[in-house]
Amino acid sequence: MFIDEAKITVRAGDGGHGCIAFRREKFVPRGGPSGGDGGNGGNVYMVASDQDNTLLKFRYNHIFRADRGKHGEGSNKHGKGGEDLDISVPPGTVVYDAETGEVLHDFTEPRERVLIAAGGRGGHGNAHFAASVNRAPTRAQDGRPGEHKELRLELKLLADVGLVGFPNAGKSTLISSISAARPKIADYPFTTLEPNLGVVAYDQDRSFVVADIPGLIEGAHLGHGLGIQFLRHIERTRLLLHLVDVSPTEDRDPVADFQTIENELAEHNPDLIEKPRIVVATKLDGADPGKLRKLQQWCRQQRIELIKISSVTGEGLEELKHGIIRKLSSETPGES
Ligand SMILES: Nc1nc2c(ncn2[C@@H]2O[C@H](COP(=O)(O)OP(=O)(O)OP(=O)(O)O)[C@@H](O)[C@H]2O)c(=O)[nH]1
Ligand SMILES: [Mg+2]
Repeated sequence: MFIDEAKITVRAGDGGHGCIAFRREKFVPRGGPSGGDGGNGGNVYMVASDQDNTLLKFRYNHIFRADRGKHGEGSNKHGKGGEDLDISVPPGTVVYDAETGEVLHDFTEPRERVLIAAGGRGGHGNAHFAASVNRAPTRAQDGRPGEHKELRLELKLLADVGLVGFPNAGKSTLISSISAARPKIADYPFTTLEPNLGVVAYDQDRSFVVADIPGLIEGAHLGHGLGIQFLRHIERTRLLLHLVDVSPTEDRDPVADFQTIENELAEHNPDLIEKPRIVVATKLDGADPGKLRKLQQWCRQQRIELIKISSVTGEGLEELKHGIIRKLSSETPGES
């Protein structure tokens, strides 16, 4: 299961308290104030790191604290500042204040570092308050508390390729046959309840990330089926594979299927319609020749690239990977 949301608590360090002390030296009857300041509390930062690609770690660890500042001491010794804490997140993470819903930061670039919760300032020791009118101040300040925030993290999968189609179209089977992802596969609709990511190695230096999302049905944009909440996972992809089942099992028209899904995409976000796409006819091993022909004709008319595959026999998978790489590297969308 791919975790793409997390709730965490961050606490910056409290400031150390200022100290009240007086010099005690031999032969100096009345020493002046010598209480040092408290150290500042450590800040909490978030840093985008290429080393992370999921929010999984936040599932096990969701409270993050920076160190507090040390208290001031006598002899004008200032307390040491608390160490800052860096929390690494994958690029693409959006950080929300869980209480107000406000976006605190949207991480796009690796190595971006942002202050999320500020440490409290250390309090002044009594030495700070010495004045000509008050040579023996007996007051010192407490350190200020560090900021405390409840955060919600959201990661849009940074997939290159999104799989869309009706439930049972074979999306999860495809991702499992071209990548190491092992999503649940079954012959009933809505097997996939959460998005899955798979990394596909094309050759030594070229790979791409595919996102498998739950199937869509007519009215998905109105909340039918599992709805379209998962489409945000493919909003940043560069290519869509639209899978259409051409086996006789589904008693539906392949062209109507295609149009239904495309309508749902358009209703959700018109940008999705602008993305380059490949139509993938699935389950070629048991294809209904009539359905296949109809889909092929339609794609030819519409000038949409069509690739036929069987995830069971492996037929067409190399051609598909090749087609994906070609589309991803071509600068002009829609070119085939
Ligand atoms: N014969 C054959 N069956 C396939 C092929 N690909 C998938 N199937 C079967 O089709 C059914 C649905 O496959 P899934 O991969 O779970 O479909 P999905 O599109 O992920 O479905 P949802 O997650 O419900 O949206 C399963 O029973 C698969 O075994 C194929 O190439 N050939
Ligand atoms: Mg699935």
